[in-house]
Parts: sequence; C-alpha cells; structure tokens
Amino acid sequence: MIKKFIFSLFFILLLISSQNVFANFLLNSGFEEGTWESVADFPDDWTGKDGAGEWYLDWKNDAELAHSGSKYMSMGGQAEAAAWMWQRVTTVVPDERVTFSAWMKTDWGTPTGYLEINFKNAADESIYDYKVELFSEVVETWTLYSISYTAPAGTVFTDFVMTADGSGMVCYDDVSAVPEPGIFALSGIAVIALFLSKKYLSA
Ligand SMILES: [Ca+2]
Repeated sequence: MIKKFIFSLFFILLLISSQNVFANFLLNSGFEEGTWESVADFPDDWTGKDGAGEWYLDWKNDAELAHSGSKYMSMGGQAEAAAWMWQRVTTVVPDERVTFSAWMKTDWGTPTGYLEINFKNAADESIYDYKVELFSEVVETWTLYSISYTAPAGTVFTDFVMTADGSGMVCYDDVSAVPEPGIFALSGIAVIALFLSKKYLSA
C-alpha cells in the first residue's frame, strides 16, 4: 500500500509540474528562432529599441560563443547609450510572484547589465517597474542572474526587459520567467498527500 501511495503521489506531482505553474512564460527564450542574415536582424517574439547611433542590439550567431544553440543577444553601446529589448506576457496575474532569470556576461567594455519586470495595467501604464542593476564590471563567463517580484494589484500586462547601458555591451541568452509555486499550489499538494496517506495507509 505504501508503494501505491508513493506512486500516486509521484504521479500527481508529475502532473502538477507539467502544468503552467512551472512553465517558462517567455517564447523563444534562447533566441534561436527567427530569420537570421546579420546581427541587424531580430529574433522572433521579442521587441527592442534598435537603429543607428551609439547603441546597438546585435543578434549574434556563433555556436562557440552562445550559451545555448548558436544565437544570443549582445546589447549596449558607447558612452552612456542604453539599449533594451523585451517580451510582453499576459499570463502573470496579480499577487503572483515571478522570477526573471538570464544567463549574462559582458561582450566588451564595462557596461552595466540589468533585468527589469515592468507591471502594467489595462491602459498600458506602468504600475510598478522593478529594475535591478546586476553588475557594472567585466563578467567574463556566462553567469546566471535572477530577480523576483510579486505582481501588484491591477497587473494585466507584464514586460520582461533586458537592459544594458554604460560603456560596452552585455550578452544575454536562455532567459526565463517562471511563477514561484504559490501557497495555493503547495497547500494543494499537501491536501492531496494527506488524502492519499489516509486512504492508503489506513487500508
Ligand atoms: Ca541561444
């Protein structure tokens, strides 16, 4: 019976973990999809500030240098120029805590790298912009950075933003935005476990 209980619990946990609760909100999170002919092209599903000038958003294609696959983003510029790109999702709900992560390093120079979660209302106005400076120095190897914040009341749109400024370029690859398993999900698992333990252990 114990065996059966453990099997059932395992199956339920598997079922829960396969649901949206733990899924990445972001599409094309490794920047591999899209038509690439030069660094001036742009990966599918992302929007960015791009154009001529002292700042750059380069979609690089080099399997030796990418964190995964062959493509990654390199952004920043000269002097205090800033560059950023983002993906908007509508799947984050108020009171949900989300973690935004990215593998980052510097391409050249000593730029400042940021991750930012901009929570917006139905009118596309920012309710709260959580922007965190992660480094302002040379980062030679791919390093995983994460920030977490709880979506405020009224959140309808959530923009997950990668930003770089200062002097130099920051590389980004394999980004993710995942909800933390909330109290509701955890208590659900506890209730199921209790139910199964009563059912099987008392049998
Ligand atoms: Ca990649």
